[in-house]
Amino acid sequence: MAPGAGGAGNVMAPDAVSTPLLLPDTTAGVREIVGGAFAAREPLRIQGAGTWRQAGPPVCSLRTLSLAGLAGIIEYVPGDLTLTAWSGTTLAELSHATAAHGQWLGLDPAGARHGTIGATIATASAGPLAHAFGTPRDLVLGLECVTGYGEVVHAGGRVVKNVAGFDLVRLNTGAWGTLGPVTALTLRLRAVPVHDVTLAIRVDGEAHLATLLAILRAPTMSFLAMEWVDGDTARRLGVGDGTDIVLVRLGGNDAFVRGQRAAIENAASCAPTDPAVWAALATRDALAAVVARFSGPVSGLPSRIGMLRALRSRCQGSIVLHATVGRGIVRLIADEAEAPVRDVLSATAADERVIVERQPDAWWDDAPDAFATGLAGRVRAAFDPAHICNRRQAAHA
Ligand SMILES: Cc1cc2nc3c(=O)[nH]c(=O)nc-3n(C[C@H](O)[C@H](O)[C@@H](O)COP(=O)(O)OP(=O)(O)OC[C@H]3O[C@@H](n4cnc5c(N)ncnc54)[C@H](O)[C@@H]3O)c2cc1C
Repeated sequence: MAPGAGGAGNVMAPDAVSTPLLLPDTTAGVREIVGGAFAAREPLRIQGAGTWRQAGPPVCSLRTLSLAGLAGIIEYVPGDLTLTAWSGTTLAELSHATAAHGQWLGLDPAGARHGTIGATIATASAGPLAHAFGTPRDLVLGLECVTGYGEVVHAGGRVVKNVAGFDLVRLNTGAWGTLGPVTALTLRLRAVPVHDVTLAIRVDGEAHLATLLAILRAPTMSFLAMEWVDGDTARRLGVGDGTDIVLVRLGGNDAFVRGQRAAIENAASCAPTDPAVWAALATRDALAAVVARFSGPVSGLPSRIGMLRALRSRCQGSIVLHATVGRGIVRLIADEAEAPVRDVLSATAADERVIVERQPDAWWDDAPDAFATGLAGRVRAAFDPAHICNRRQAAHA
């Protein structure tokens, strides 16, 4: 399905923080808007569905370029496990189309399913399924984008092995729109597993977690996802009684899933649980004031969790902790922007092992602009020399 014909149309965005919204429905329309903004040296905010626009540093813009009108599937070849879609296509639409062929995109980022695939790739958002399928950089085969001076660029292709030229696909994946808007993407799909079973394993403290890690990370174990969740959150999600848990997602044929499950049951106290817990976890932080990820070696996971629990004991509001076990990443979600949380984030501002996803605008003053200097800054200067796209606000630069 191709997006409707037409060029750039102007409408006003509904919320208070919005600037006038530009809603093109063709690549030519996007190119015309970006080219015009480049000529006038006017900054643009890039947006998909706008469900996560308050994340990342504050952006300075006169107008918002929405890709939501550039939606729909361009080409789907189930036999090749590849699909090409316009970037404004929602994750829900993609799931619906691929499920009809027993396939899925192995990507389950936090957030609403009406978020767009363009934003998911631009922010390199991944969820627990990254344990098995990798991050967005492993799932995007090709893309079309528009540079900050209005040139349309096609990178990669529709085949799994594609190594010619510079890897502009990976460069744009996770660039947060700082190299220009992504207009279309070709994605690698997977077959939906025959059985998809989730087990909740009880974890009695950090020492027990260290023991469990050795068992769950054995080479004979192979899961779709493995996520540690703190006890309070587990109770709220309806999968525990207040004890920490590790959620393990098993996928495959009957014999494989039964074998893996027996191995886990031999080693730990666990129970099958509703797979809907994954969706509940993904939407847990939609309104959070602060979201940050702390990463490091997997062996250090128990001590990272201990450090963040100590931080939580100094806060009044609710703090959720969960961890992508196989990647060693602990995610902190705070419903209030409290001083102890700010202290920890300020102290780690230049530490690449701490990535802040969301925090109050004023707190970004402490954070360096990852896209302004060094190699990332030089790449940006080549693609968006006038810093038209998602320019960081001067006060926060
Ligand atoms: C680590 C992480 C955690 C997240 N957690 C949540 C969460 O808890 N809740 C939630 O709702 N979402 C969350 N998200 C966002 C979400 O997972 C996806 O990024 C996406 O589904 C949001 O869709 P959207 O269209 O509403 O994005 P938008 O809010 O419209 O945009 C998000 C970002 O992507 C950029 N962008 C959008 N479209 C394009 C494009 N076509 N080309 C270039 N840049 C573009 C925007 O400039 C903006 O910086 C998270 C993202 C990350 C990186």
